[in-house]
Amino acid sequence: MPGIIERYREFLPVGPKTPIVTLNEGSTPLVRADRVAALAGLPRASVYLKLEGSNPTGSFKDRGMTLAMTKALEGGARGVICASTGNTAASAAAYAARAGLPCHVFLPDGAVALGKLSQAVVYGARVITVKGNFDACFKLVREAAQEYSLTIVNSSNPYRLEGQKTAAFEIWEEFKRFPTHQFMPVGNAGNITAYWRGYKEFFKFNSVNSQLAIRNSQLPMMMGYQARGAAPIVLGKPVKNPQTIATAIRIGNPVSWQGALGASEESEGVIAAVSDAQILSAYRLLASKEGVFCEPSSAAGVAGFLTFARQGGFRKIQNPRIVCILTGHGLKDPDTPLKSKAIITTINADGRSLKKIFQR
Ligand code: AN7
Repeated sequence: MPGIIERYREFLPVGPKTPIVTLNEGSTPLVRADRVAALAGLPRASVYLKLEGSNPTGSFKDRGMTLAMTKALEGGARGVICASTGNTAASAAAYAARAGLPCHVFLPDGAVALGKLSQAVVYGARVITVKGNFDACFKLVREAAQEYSLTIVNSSNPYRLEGQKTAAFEIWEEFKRFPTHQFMPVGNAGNITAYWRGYKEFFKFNSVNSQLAIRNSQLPMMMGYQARGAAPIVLGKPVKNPQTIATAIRIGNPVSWQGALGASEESEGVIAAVSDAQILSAYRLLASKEGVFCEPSSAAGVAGFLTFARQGGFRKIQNPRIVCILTGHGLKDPDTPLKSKAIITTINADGRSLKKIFQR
C-alpha cells in the first residue's frame, strides 16, 4: 500500500509537485478482539483493535509526520524541531532523515521509554534531554524554533492532525460504516482531535457523494482516557507535576485541549481518567489473551473501555461496534513487562534439568 498522502490525496493539502516524504505509513490492521469483548461482559459485541504500532516507526505519529515533513520540505524549511515524550521524536527523526533535514528533539530526561530513545539516536536526530517534563521541553522548543527558524513538528503543527485524521477514513472503509464508540488514550489530545475531524469530514464527503451511501449516519462517540496522575482535561486545570507509568501520555498541559473537549462534547463521548493499575492490567490482558503487544499508554483506551462496559455503559446500545486505538507498539517500551514478576526459568543444559521443569 502507498502511504497516507497518496491514498487520501484529495483530503490533504498537497499538489502535483509536492515532494512527498513517506515510509508507506498507514493501512494498519484492524483486528477483532473477542476475548476482550467477553471480559468486558459483552460476548456478542464486536470489538476491534486498530494496531497503530504497525506504522513504520511503531506509532500513529507517522501519519501526521509524513505530511508535516512533506510540507516542511516543500516550504524550504532549514530544519525541524519537536518536544516529545518519545514517539513524536522517533517519528520526526525518521522522516527528517528521509527528507534530508536536520532534526532536533527535546525529551524529558529519564522519562522516555528505551525503544523511543534508541530510535531518535539511530535515525540521527540531535537528541537533547531536559531536566523537566514534556511541558518544559515544549516551552524550550517554541523558543528555539523562533530564534533559529526551525519548523515545529509537534501536533501544534496543523499538518500533523491533517495526516492523522486518515486513520478515521481507514476505519470507515473497513466497516463501510462508522463504529458506535471509539476508545483511545489522550495525552496532548491531538489524536482524538484528528480522528473526530476525520470522521466528520468523511461523513460530509459521503453525504454529497451519491455513490457512497451512508448506511449508518451516526458518528462514533469519542471516548478519550488520560492517566489519573496526568489528567488535566478531566480536572479542568493544568497539572504541574504529571505522574504515570504511561510515560507517553505524561503531559500536564495538552496542546489540543480544546480539540479534545470539542470531540467528546460534539460526539456525546467522554474524557475520563484511568489508574496506572487499570492501564497495566489492560496492557497484560491484550498481550496474554489477544496476542497484541502495545505500549502501556495505548492500553489506557482499552482500560477505559473495560471500565465503561462494566459500569453498564453499553446497556442501551443495540449492536455496539467498538474500536480501541492501540497507538504504539509494545517493543517501544521493552522494560515494562520485566518489571512485574517475570516467569522465566533458567536451567542447566542437560536432560535431567529438562525433565525437572516438566514434572509437576
Ligand atoms: C503511544 O510523542 O505526545 O493525545 O510527544 O505516544 O495525540 O498526544 C505522544 C503521545 C497516545 C497521546 N499514545 O496522543 C509525544 C506524545 C502514544 C503516544 C499518545 C501518545 P495525543
